[in-house]
Amino acid sequence: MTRRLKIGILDLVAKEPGGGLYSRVMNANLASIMPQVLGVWCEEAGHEVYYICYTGPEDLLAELPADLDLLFIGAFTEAALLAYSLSNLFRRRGAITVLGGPHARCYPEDARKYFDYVLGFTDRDTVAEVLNECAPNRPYGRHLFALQQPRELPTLEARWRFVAATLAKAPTVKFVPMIGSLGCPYTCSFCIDSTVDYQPLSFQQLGDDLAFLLTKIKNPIVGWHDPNFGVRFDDYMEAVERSVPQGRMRHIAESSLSLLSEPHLKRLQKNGFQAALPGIESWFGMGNKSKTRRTGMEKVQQIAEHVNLVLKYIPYVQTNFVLGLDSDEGPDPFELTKTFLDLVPGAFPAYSLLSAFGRAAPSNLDYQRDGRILPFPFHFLNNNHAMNVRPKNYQWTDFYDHLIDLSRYSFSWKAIGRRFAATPAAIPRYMNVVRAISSEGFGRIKYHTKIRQLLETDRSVQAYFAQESDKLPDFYQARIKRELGPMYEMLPPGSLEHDPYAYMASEGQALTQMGGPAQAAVM
Ligand code: B12
Ligand code: SF4
Repeated sequence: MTRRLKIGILDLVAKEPGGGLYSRVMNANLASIMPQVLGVWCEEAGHEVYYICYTGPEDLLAELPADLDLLFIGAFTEAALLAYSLSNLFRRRGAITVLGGPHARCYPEDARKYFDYVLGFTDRDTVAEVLNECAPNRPYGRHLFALQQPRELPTLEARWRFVAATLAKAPTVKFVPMIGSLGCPYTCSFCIDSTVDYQPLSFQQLGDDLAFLLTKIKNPIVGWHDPNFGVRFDDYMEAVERSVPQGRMRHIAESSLSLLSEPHLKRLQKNGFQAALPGIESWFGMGNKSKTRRTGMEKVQQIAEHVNLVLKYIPYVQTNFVLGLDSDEGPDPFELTKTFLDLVPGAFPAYSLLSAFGRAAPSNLDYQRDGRILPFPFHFLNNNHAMNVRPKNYQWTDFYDHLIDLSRYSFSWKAIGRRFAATPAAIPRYMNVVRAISSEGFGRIKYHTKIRQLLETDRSVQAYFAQESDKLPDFYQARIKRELGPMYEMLPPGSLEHDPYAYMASEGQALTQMGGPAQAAVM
């Protein structure tokens, strides 16, 4: 074996220090699986691992040893700037740095400027290559990726010490992160998994993992990270039924409505499924996800009926919408969503602003070709704090008026009360209220209202949104500075900006994922 490395593994769930009520309750439940998987693989390769799931309150610099040889960071794009600062800091201290996770998959061209390695699909061989080489690659890091998603992942037992460390940070409800499949058989062009083959992991292992979990926690809640849970529905349910006595485990899963038929719902209920997060996306597009050809009011009625049926069996339902899609125009998409809320008072609405995360999805190329991408810094790209695609059918001011109106309607005290009354179970009730009154509901109303006001009064904001200027308005600059706190000073020069058209450019240069047997170095 090569030398024993001191390895840090950082899962950046939070993008800045601190956090409000909802983040304090929930952040530890949003931990990713891959950093825990890496921990297992690195330990099995004989290295010393320091794993931290960063949820906001921790003092990262005190918790991570200063003399790391290698630092892996897993980050969503919203946490990219924090990740870049940390990489800069630890490189100065002599460490080699590696980025993986959604940001690395979506913006590898940018991330290579700040990390020694940027990983796409990651399997044991990809990690072994990094561990064996562990060398500085500067000014541009190596882009490594397996040609497909890993065929297997370590057991829950193997990653338990990392799971337990993270659960210890969750004050009340605790979700154990699990996954049974990768990719998706459907091809929604806006989705990162539309081009990734569906691949179930071992159902035998899945059942064994659940049985193991029962030896650790009395009535655990499992959070499934499958992109589309339940595609091989019977296999899943058999694995659960084989390993878990009825009533001993609760589950949360993200399934498309097309998988939530009444017979499936009955079986999900029997097996303890307590929360479902189906995507509705739009009343005028994306019908394939919910298995409907209807649009407009007809779709509202059909989906409302379906979601009310889901609520009969599953107490917590979050319905996901994307606002600003090209299929939407005028007030109808927003008014129809209000009607839907009236018809389905028990569902919690989650709104995402249309966002193109670099090379995440095929449809992003079209937005780039049409010149519709705004260069908002990564810090704001979390589906809410900025919409980085110019809407096709709305002026920005009109769009924000509709957005604020819908958000106010969704999180008014009247709607909160109706949701409370329509939700029989205690935890879902409590979750709905906390989400509505914290940064997600009230917080976003305040934030969107501020942006709307700036669109009226601030010339630099108007010019930026109109794509007349790339100069970041002071409002956003100041916010990054305030939110990153001391880490702002560690941002590498130039990292507040990125090339929002890098995906299109790279397509031209055929830099796509191809190459050597297990992985390839790009450029
Ligand atoms: C499960 C899921 C969640 C879960 C769990 C999140 C988590 N921390 O993992 C929940 C519901 C909590 C969630 C929340 C959010 N999510 Co989410 N989520 C997903 C989903 C459906 C699956 C991701 C997954 O776990 N796949 C299984 C893993 C094993 O595969 P993988 O992600 O492809 O990872 C591979 C590589 O990237 C690599 N890898 C992954 N992580 C790491 C880490 C390291 C260190 C290394 C080296 C490698 C590595 O190895 C894997 C195997 O090849 C994806 C969409 C999708 N279909 O992929 C969106 C997705 C990742 N989410 C997204 C977003 C935007 C969010 C939110 C910001 C939404 C919001 N506004 O709240 C939050 C952010 C939460 C947070 N900060 O942690 C975006 C991310 C875009 C981006 N570039 O940032 C995605 C891609 C959906 C989209 N809009 O296109 N999400
Ligand atoms: S069904 Fe869901 S996971 Fe599958 S491609 Fe469509 S959006 Fe992506």
